[in-house]
Amino acid sequence: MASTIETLADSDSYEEAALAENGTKPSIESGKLYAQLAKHFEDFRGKNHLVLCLGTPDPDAISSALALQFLGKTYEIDTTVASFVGVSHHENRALVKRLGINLVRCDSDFDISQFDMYSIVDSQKCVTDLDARLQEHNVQFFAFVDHHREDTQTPPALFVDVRPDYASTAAIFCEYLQLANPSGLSPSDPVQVQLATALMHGLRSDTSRFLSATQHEYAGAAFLAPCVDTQVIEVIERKVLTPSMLDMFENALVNRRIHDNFIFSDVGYVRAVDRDAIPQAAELLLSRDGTDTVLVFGIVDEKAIDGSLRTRSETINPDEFLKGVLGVSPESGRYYGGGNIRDRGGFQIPLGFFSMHEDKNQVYTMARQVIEKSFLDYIGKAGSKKRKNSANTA
Ligand SMILES: [Mn+2]
Repeated sequence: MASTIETLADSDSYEEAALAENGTKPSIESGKLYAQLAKHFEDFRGKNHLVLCLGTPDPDAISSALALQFLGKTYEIDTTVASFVGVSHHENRALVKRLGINLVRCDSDFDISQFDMYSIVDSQKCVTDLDARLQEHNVQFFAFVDHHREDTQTPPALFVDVRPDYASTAAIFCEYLQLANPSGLSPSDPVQVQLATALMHGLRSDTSRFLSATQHEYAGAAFLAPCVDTQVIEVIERKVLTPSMLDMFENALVNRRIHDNFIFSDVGYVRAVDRDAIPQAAELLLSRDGTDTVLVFGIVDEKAIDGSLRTRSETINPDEFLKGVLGVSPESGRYYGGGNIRDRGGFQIPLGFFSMHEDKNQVYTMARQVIEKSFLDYIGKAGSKKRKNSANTA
């Protein structure tokens, strides 16, 4: 009897060990995708590559771009990582500085004639402000890798890998790295330590420190772990609040309007360097007991309304929600906002013509009314005017 139990226990633990090992290996599908990417890399051997982080560059985007740069090196591809906006969030600035990442700013006089190919990582959009110039210089759209839902348009890149069931793009790149380096990254190579540390921070920051991670992020983390400089991550993640961020939090608290489990608020006119405090203000309000969804906006550099949605609702899908609330811009034909399917989203609405209005307060009131009305219409509360006026600020 005892021996049967022992045998069973042995075989169970053996199977578990085998499962655990398989669980951290990229899937066959993933292997096929990486083989495609490697083939495209081979076709572009020795070329110059531009990797674009659209929007405000976050750790997931920055680390994914670094991973693509690293993978390209095997094929003697020289990669420049660029973004259109400066890095603003304290954590992201610390990431770039601590790890000595060379992130080039893509402005109107940025020379793109030196590049043969370009890629976009960690963005739902495949259209950029550079498109006309990229076409003019015959820079080929090489790769598009992302974890958000596919936009209305399929990216016209040579290689496309969109995995909405992943919580981060960094986890997709961890699989590519594992496929390219089955024995792991090297802890004695500073470049590989830098890459692993950036990716670990990317995995952590897109998943609220692994709280909303999928098995893919855990598998990625297991692969990176031996090579990660945890002290650097500790320094990068240290919370620092500037006086202007505290002012924005104060505005968000004072201006909050509560509609059952929703909070709608705004932080006023803010500078571009402080825009990342908008999602942080939304997170602060989300911690109020009884609230499951928060929408906060501000006007950035007097040019555009910039907003963030945070939710822990069982039913709200941020991507659908923001697309439903704000719709499509008649000028660009693109959605004003979008997000993931679980807990977060964002939107930008250019003020355009109205930004020239002298009375800034009036512009602000107008923006607030329009957004709040769309929001209330969408959640089915606009009809009850009484309720709207009596919205409390508890
Ligand atoms: Mn991401």
